[in-house]
Order: sequence, then structure tokens, then C-alpha cells
Amino acid sequence: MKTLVEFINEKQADFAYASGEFTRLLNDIGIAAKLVNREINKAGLADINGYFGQQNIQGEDQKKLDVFANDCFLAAMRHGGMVCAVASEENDDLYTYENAFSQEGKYVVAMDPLDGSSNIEVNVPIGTIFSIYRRISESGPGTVQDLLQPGVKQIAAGYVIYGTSTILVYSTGYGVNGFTLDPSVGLFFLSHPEMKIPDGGNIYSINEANYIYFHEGVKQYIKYCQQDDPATLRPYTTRYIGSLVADFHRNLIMGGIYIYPGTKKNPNGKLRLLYECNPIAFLAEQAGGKASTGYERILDIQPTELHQRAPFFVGSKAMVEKAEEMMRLYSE
Ligand code: P6P
Repeated sequence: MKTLVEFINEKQADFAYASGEFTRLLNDIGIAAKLVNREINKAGLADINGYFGQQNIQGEDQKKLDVFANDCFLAAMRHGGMVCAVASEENDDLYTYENAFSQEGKYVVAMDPLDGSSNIEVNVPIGTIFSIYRRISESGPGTVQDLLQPGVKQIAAGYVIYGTSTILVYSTGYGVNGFTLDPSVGLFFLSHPEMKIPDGGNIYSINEANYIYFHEGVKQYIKYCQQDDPATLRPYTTRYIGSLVADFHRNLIMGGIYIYPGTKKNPNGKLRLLYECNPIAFLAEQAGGKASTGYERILDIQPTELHQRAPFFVGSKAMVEKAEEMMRLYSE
């Protein structure tokens, strides 16, 4: 069984930009994930469930574990000195490191330290999502412009799913690989080599409670999924966990589509481009799938704000393309 560090070092030669620094950064993310995993696994026992008592920029009540996870990843990346700035869901403004060592770091990171944290209390899988870019600015504290790069510029992206097992899934643009944590030795081992999302599937993930606010194209795609046509595996099955990482991870392995569309109430939907849509879209494309707003490729969007949202259709290529077809046919 190959460990994460052995794998990164082995693959290091593949990276055009590779350097020991990048290896160090990925390893630091793995260390933070282990610390977060430990707290999540005993959250019901420690006084770490519940609310922190503040809200993030989204107006969402921060959970104690949200803040703990954010602190863990920020500290791990400070320790390594590879990162000069971080855009985090938990920080309203860009987080820049004050130490000179980090200010010379070549990379910037966008992250959702604990996505789906509303599921913590009910023991449903949650996740960390991260996206890594090379900085544009020369040196010193990173800038917002360093983060406002289109997703196609990511040099790496990944997530950690804290579920029945804890799995780190990432890509550096050379395929997608998954590593399962063995808590008894505190190491991630390669468990899902060369992950490929099935081109088709029969699982669709969407919160249908928002149905009346959906655009006609989304409504028509849902009806398509529900039609009786065994030759195309329909009616599909609906699975919606309320945790993007968990829904995407299942669809990555089994095939499927996850949709959080724009609605009449929220034209850009709910998910944030920098640290939810872009990293997941990068992984989806690397695994042979597709990710769009229903109209345009997610990775081509030029961001203008750190916390901007985007409609999100992601998963098996054929399923995303069918949904896009409906969006074009019934565009309003
Ligand atoms: P809703 C979690 O807050 C999240 O960002 C995703 O992980 C999840 O898929 C979605 O929001 C759930 O949102 O509106 O369906 O509860």
C-alpha cells in the first residue's frame, strides 16, 4: 500500500512546476485533515458541537468545528511556508500571512474548511474542499488578484470527505487519486487510483424543495430524469445528502449528476465559485466528467469577488450535457 507522501514524491517528476515545496503543501493539507478528522470523530463527546456564536460572510452561523477546521488548515499552511494567502469560506476578507517566510510562498489557496457543517450534529459525511494556484504577485503578502484567477489556472484541487472512512481525493492535472486514512497509523494510503467518473449514470442530486423557483430548463431536466425509459436507466434514482463533497464523491464513483442551479430568487445559486465549484469542477474534468453553470464551463469563469456564487451542474459528462441541452431548449 502506497502512502500519500510516497505517491506525491513518485509523481513529483510529472509536475511541470513540481518542486519539493508543492509536495510539502499537499502534505501539510493532509496533516490538517488528520487533525480535523480526529475532532469530527469525537465531536459528539467533546464540547465542539454546536455554534461558535458568530456568522460568516454568507450569514451562516459558524459551527465550532467550522472555526476549528479553518484554524487547523491556516496553521498547517503557515507552518509549511508555501502559501502567501488564503481565501476561506470562514474569513470575510483574504487571509494573508504576517510572517516573512510565508510571504515568499509561491502558492495561494481557496478553501471551504468544512463544507456541509450543518450535518455535523446528525453524523452525516462532511468535507474540506481546497483549490491551489500559483500566485501572480511577485512577493510579499498575497493579494485578492492572486485568488481571482479562472479555475482553469488551478495547479491542484481536492477534497477530504469525513465519512464512514476519511478519504483525501486530489488532482494536480494528471488524473484523480484517492487516499484513505488509516487512523491506527495516522497515514493516508492510496485506495482509489486513477479515479474515472462513469460517462453515464442514473443518480441525480438536487434539492427539489426549490422546485417552484427553478428555471424551466431545470424543471424539464428533472422530468426527464423521472420518465419511464428502462433503455436509458430511467427513471433515475435521486440521492441528495446536503453535503456537496458526499454527493460528488458518490457520483464520482457510481456516476451521476449534482445540480445546484440558479433560481428566480438566487440567480447565481448557492455554491461559491472559488472554493466549491472550481475545485470540484477541476476534479470532475480530470476524471472525465463535466462541470458547467448549465450554460458555460465553470473553469472558464473569470472571478470578480472572493465569495461569488455560481450555478453548478457537475458529474457524468453525458448527464451534464443532457441537462445543458434542456437549459438551452427551455432558456427563458
Ligand atoms: P441546501 C452545504 O451548505 C452546501 O454548501 C453543500 O455542501 C450542499 O450540497 C448544499 O449547500 C446544500 O444546500 O440549500 O440544499 O440545503
